[in-house]
This record gives sequence, C-alpha cells and structure tokens, in this order.
Amino acid sequence: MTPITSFVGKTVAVFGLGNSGAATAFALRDGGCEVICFDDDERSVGIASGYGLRTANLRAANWKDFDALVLSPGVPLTHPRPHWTVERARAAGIQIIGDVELFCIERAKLAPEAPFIAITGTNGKSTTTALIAHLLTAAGKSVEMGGNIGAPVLSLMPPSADRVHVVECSSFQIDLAPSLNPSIGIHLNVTADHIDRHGTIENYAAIKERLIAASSHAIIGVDDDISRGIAARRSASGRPMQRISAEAPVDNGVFAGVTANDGALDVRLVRVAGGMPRVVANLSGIGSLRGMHNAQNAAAAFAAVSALGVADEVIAEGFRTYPGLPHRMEEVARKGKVVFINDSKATNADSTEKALTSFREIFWIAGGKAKDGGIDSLRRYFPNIARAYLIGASAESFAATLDGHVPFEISGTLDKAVADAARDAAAHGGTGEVCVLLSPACASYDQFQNFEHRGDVFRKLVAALP
Ligand code: UMA
Ligand code: ADP
Repeated sequence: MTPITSFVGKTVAVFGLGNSGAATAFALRDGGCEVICFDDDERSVGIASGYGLRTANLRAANWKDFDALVLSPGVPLTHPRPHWTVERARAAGIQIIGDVELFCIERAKLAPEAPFIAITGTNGKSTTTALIAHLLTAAGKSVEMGGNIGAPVLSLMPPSADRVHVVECSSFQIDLAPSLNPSIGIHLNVTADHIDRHGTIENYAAIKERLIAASSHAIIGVDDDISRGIAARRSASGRPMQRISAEAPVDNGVFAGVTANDGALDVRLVRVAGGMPRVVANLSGIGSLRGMHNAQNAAAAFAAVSALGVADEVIAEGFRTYPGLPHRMEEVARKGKVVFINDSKATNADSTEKALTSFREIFWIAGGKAKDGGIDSLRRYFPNIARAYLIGASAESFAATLDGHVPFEISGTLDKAVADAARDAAAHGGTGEVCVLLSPACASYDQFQNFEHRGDVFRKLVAALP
C-alpha cells in the first residue's frame, strides 16, 4: 500500500467504495488523514464500516468540513450529469480528485524521480501494461503494476527510485488526476468509446492527451487521425517523444514491419533513431502477441522499456516468454491441428475484428447481448470463417447478417457451440491449423455474469472435450 501523507490532519470524503475507493480510504487513513466514506449502495457502506472505515451519510454532511472529495472512477464527474457528490463538492469549493492524483501527489513528495510509466488509449491498455511489466521483470527490475488493469494504484508499494510503477490509466482516472506527470507516458490510439461519460469524442481524446502532454518522455501511436494530431502537438512542443506504428515507418520511434513468408506474415519491430532504422525484435510465432494490434502494443512496450535502459536483446527475448492476458486471444488448448482461442474480452465488433484477421479457417462462436451495428462491420472478414456457431440473445440478428455468406448454426448455448465447433474443426479437411474461436462481439450479460465468467466457462468446456 502507498500511505498518503500529504493530507495529515485534514478531512477527506471518499465516495464510491469499490476496489479503488476502499484502497484509497485505507491509504489516506494510514497516512494520517481523517477519512469519511460513502456510497450510493448501502451494502458497500456496510462492508466498509465492517472493515473499520468511518462511514457517514454524505448527503447530510457539511461539505465545508472537507479538504477534498476523492471520487471513484466509475462515478460520473461531468456526463451524463455530474454526480450529486460532485455538485456538493463544487458548491463547497473543494477539490475533486481520484486515486491516481493522490499517487502523483505522494510521488512528488516522496520520490519525484521514481520511474512511473502510465499507459492510456482506447484499446490495448491492459495488454501493453502487462507486457511492459513482464519485460521489466524479465530484465531484473522491481516492478509494481496496477491502475485500471485491476490492482488499485494505492494498493501498490510506494513510489521509489529503485522500483518502476507501470500504471494503466482510463479516461475516467485521467479526468480526476490534474497533476498526472509520468516519467514515460504512452498513448496507444483513440476510437469512439465512453462517450456517455465524456460527451464528445473530442472531449474524450483531450482528456487522454493530458497523460502524454505532462509526461517527461512521450510514446504515441500514430495509426489514427486523432492520435496523429496528438503526436503533432507534442512534437511542436519540442519535448522528448517517440512515435510508434503498426502500419507505416516512423521517423523517430518504433514501427512494425511486415513481410510475407511462405503464406504467413513475419512481423518485426524496427527502431528508428537519428534517421537510422534497425530491426530489434521478431514477433513471428509468438502466440501471445498475434495480430497487428498486438504489434502496436509491442512497439509501445519496446519503446518504453528501452527508454529505461534495458538492452534490445533482453526485450526481444522477453516478448517470447510473455504469457498474455486471460480472455484476449488466449490460446487455451491445442488438440491436433485445432487450436482453441478464448477472446471473451471481445465485447464489440471492433475487438472481434482483431481476432478474425489473426486466424484462417475459423470455427467462430459468437453472440450474446449485441452492440449497435451488430456484426455488419465484419463482413470483409467472413472469408476467414469456415462456420459460425451463434449463442445468446443476438443469435437471430447475427444469423440474418451471415445468411448466404457464411455457413452457420444457432447453437443457443456455449456448451453446444463448443461441442459442435470442436467436432467440425477436427473433421475439417487439410493438415493446416484450424481454430475454434470464442470472440463474441457482444456483451455477456444475457447468459453470463461478465466476460471473465464467459471465458472461464469456455476454458472448462474445452478442457472437458474428449
Ligand atoms: N458508485 C456509486 N454511485 C455511482 C457509481 C458508482 O455509489 O454513481 C459506487 C458503486 O456502488 C461501487 C463503487 O462506486 O461501490 C464502484 O466504483 P467504480 O465503478 O469506480 O469501480 P472500482 O471497483 O473502484 O474499479 C475501478 C475501475 N472501474 C471503473 O472505472 C468503472 C476499474 O476498472 C479499476 O480496475 C479499479 O478501479 C482499480 O483501479 C474497470 C473498468 O471497467 C476494469 N474500467 C473501465 C474500462 O476499462 O473500460 C474504465
Ligand atoms: P484495454 O485494456 O484497452 O481494454 P486490452 O489489452 O484488454 O485493452 O485488449 C482488449 C481487446 O482490444 C483485445 O481483445 C483486442 O481485441 C483489442 N486490442 C488490443 N490491443 C489493441 C490495439 N493496440 N489496437 C486496437 N485493438 C486492440
């Protein structure tokens, strides 16, 4: 834990008592602050007081008594409308911040030179965060990893010059962290997401840009228009930066170069420094980093870890031992020529697209609670699909999109889909690799608790196959 010592003798309201709120309350309390906790859900309030935290109904509080409101990232700050606690804090004139801000304040006080890598972007944050942590650990560094990826940042060990903090930051967290100033800031990409919480894509992107704008060294993906604009502004500032790309060469940074090799694609990372390109790593054959989206993540990770002085060969070798994250194109089994891939985290068509471009001869399990647009945008990848197995509430609408283009059956449930897809994949002609792919392009809530639950069920069903 990182006790927060900057609020000694002060009183702070902590609102939202999930993972981040609970860790924040303990970190402030252990640092010597008076903490008052509350949540809209009375069960969370009960649990917090059961753990010895001081709780009170903040609706009835005098907000002038507080020095700050620490808000959980899931609580609306601006859109669709400011939460009632935000209105009360603003009326009382007190600052509204989040746990990442407290971490930054403590780092500035304790160890301003402590290495701090912060990662944002619409997609690939968790993969890049976990990959960087893996590479640094493999290089023998002491690493603390957390933030949006799971472990709240204040549950980590305190910042110090001899340990590297690798912190995934969501737009919600950045919005609550006005003094966020990582030593290395990574921005991967921007596509429309969380508009309900930020109003417009411009506002969403501007919040993300703050992470790299205040970083000492910036690493910026330049494969979408908005991110290219962010890179151009950073470049104009004259402060240190590198561009990364999975699509085209860059003049200073790391890009992924692709060459055809006997029907397959070889993906190599190329670093360009002082105008000189040099191949620094080969991603071909690394199952945990399949696909060009992962080449973007790997390029970002290479640039960041290299900036901390780790040798090129050590990073290249570290890629080979990266285990990958569960539920993201995760290889869960291989039975003869059939590989079973769990991509349950793909809850929309954009994410599923990455999987459909990464494999051939796909026996595709899809469906659930559909998002707007369904799977219309995936039509151009239909030639990669040998047969589809449709589950969940979206089955009929997905069937209508596939009809006449891809053979399919309505399996209804995941257990039937896995059994049928495994049988058909094993019987498929030829000797080349075929793939049973769970990449639903849908939320899971119609049949499962969440995407992790759906992926875990898939893994068990595959393990139980004859
Ligand atoms: N709550 C209220 N009123 C509200 C909203 C929430 O009282 O209007 C209370 C809930 O009753 C609950 C608590 O707030 O008790 C939940 O807070 P939270 O939603 O901020 O969730 P945490 O458990 O604190 O988890 C948060 C991040 N969640 C969100 O940003 C929604 C986690 O990211 C993160 O891992 C964790 O902090 C530790 O840093 C999850 C996430 O879904 C993975 N992130 C989004 C994403 O990746 O797309 C941004
Ligand atoms: P995040 O933490 O930003 O949600 P993850 O690393 O968990 O991202 O990846 C979630 C999904 O997003 C993956 O399953 C994949 O489909 C897609 N994805 C991962 N990296 C990228 C990237 N760099 N660009 C676009 N899509 C990506």
